Amino acid sequence: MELQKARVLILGMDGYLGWALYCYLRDKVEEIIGIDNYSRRQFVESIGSDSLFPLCEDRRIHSFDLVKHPDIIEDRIEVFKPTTIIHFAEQPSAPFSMMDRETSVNTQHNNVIGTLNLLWILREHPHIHLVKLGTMGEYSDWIYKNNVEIPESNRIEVQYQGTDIIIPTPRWTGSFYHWSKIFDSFNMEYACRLWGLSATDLNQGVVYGTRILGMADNELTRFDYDSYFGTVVNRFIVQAIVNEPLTVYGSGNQTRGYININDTMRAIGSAIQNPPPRACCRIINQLTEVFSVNEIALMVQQLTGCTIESIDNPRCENEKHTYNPTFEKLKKWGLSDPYKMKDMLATMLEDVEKHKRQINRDVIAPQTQWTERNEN
Ligand code: USQ
Repeated sequence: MELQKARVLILGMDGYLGWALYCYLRDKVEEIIGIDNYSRRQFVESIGSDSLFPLCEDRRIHSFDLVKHPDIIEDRIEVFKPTTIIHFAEQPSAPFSMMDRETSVNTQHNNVIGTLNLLWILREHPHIHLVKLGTMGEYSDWIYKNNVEIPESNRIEVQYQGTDIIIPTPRWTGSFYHWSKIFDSFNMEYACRLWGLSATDLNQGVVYGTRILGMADNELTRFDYDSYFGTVVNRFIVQAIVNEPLTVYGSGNQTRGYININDTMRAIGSAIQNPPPRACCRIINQLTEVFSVNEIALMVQQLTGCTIESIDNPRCENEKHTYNPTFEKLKKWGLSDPYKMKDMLATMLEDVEKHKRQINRDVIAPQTQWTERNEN
């Protein structure tokens, strides 16, 4: 579909990606509105932190909750008539989901029930294309242990007891947050098959970046650097600016897929333009480069001369593994020349430097341990 004819509803517009996407799309689509329950601000405040960049207050977001107010959201959908719904309205932090019973239950309740409500709403509006943010982390442990390629599909063919069979792509992961994403993926795939929905599940890698091109200084998206909501590259930039050693967890050989926030925006724009057919839950592995934590730390060190410190890994995660994801679909949509992390770090350093005085060093060190008690 042509982008100019798209009517886009963003669920979770107050977040890091939600606000950036609004700014990216607002002049490109016919109409765009956003809904948010503002839980990201509350969660970040609850752990004693805040977005490093002041949040642009003129956000005109409708304040509803997908878990508590599905009927109101359905009414809004009937009035607004979106062609595409972007679903970012989830608790995104793995460490937060491992903090205690309340944050863990909150994560799964918010994510799984919110998505299920949305799927039931879409049952009555199956022509709307759902674009949902998933994660590459759904595959972690299963893939790592078996040393195979990560597919870009939700089905694979395997040999079982001498017969070729098709099964859902196996998922196996390492935080209650990541498990919530797996449950979402299975519910989505089932709802598409059952009710003829059209959905794109974006299995996104770790996103980094301070701004999208053309974003004015007074409307930057939020930027978190604390040990719960800050992702690794964003955290390392802040640590370098305040002359703290970069906190490499464990050996630093953990390897992940990464994508710059500008490419995330371009990829979602392409997903809107290319909806899948009805009764299809399409998987896109949304990453552009693969790095170990050590490689990222070295890139930041080369630019800033900062120190790097290996600290005890607070997470239970595999530190020595293969990582071989397929990510061909983005390239077919024209993302053949993505941003390179090494070229984007300088702008990030400049942006963070301007807000250096607001950095709270107390929230940088990890607080939550994923205690492993597996005695087998
Ligand atoms: N890490 C460090 N030092 C730090 C912070 C992180 O070494 O100070 C390491 C972690 O141990 C991990 C890697 O960096 O091995 C990535 O951690 P992260 O906090 O940047 O990202 P993660 O917890 O994996 O989650 C983030 C987003 C999540 C998204 C996911 C994509 O918060 O919403 O789903 O990236 S993926 O990693 O592919 O699962």
